[in-house]
Amino acid sequence: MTFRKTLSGLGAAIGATIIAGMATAQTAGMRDGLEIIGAPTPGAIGFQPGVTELARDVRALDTFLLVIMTVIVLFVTALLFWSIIRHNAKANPTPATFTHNTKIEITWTVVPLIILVVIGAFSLPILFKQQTIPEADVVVKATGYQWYWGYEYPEHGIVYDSFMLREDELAEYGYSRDEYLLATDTAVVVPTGAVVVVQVTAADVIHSWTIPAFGVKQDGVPGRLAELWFEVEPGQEGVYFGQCSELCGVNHAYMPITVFAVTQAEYDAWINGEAQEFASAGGMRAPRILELASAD
Ligand SMILES: [Cu+2]
Repeated sequence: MTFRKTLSGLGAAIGATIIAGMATAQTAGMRDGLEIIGAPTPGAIGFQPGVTELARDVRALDTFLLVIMTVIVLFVTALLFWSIIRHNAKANPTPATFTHNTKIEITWTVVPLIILVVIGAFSLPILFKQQTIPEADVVVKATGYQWYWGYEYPEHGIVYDSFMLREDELAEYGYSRDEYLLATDTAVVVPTGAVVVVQVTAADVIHSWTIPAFGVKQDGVPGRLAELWFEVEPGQEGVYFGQCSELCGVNHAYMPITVFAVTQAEYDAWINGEAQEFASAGGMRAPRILELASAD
């Protein structure tokens, strides 16, 4: 190894250490005492807990649709069995020859129509509520990259990236093995009880930003700025995970999303303190995920 190589290697190592140190300082302190609320549970079949009005609405709609679907499935199955028993060759040796029945045809057109109108009457208001972006208390811009998320607080000039933690890094950031493939080195920090608007976009291909516990999901399309909003209910301070939800390439599964929901006071302290220090250090732009891919 030449002297020059050694020097550049040393420089890179120091740089990496500084970047890692900055990343740790950026949101790691916020993690203390925060309970992990928004995470998948092994073996579970229901939703993650809903901590926003939108999430509760979406879940209520889901339950409502499930009831309608169950009734329809039971009705059609019963009809099927009734027909099998009643109209088989043994029970019904001389089958009817008519092909039309106006009453039945009107019924099977009108009844589904009514069912669809009822479903629409409940689902459209929820869709409009999601898509009508209220006045924001906090604005965060999320940009999808192959394969990590970049975040920006445009009102505060804060920019940083968020990379998935390797298995051997989880403990250092206060996570356990359960959070592997979910936890990231930095997190989006938002206050509870405030309207957060996330501007979602992408820099290369289409990605999708989601937090299931918030009931939000939005495609990030290069060249376009889409918006979503949520308000985490006070008292639901915690850690929430999501994952890129639009197939975006080979490492799509390795660009998760971490959100820390904290009290307004904690948020204010962070945005005016740690986050500012971090931003003034120039943020972080290193495609660290590639290290992960080549290590495998
Ligand atoms: Cu993706």
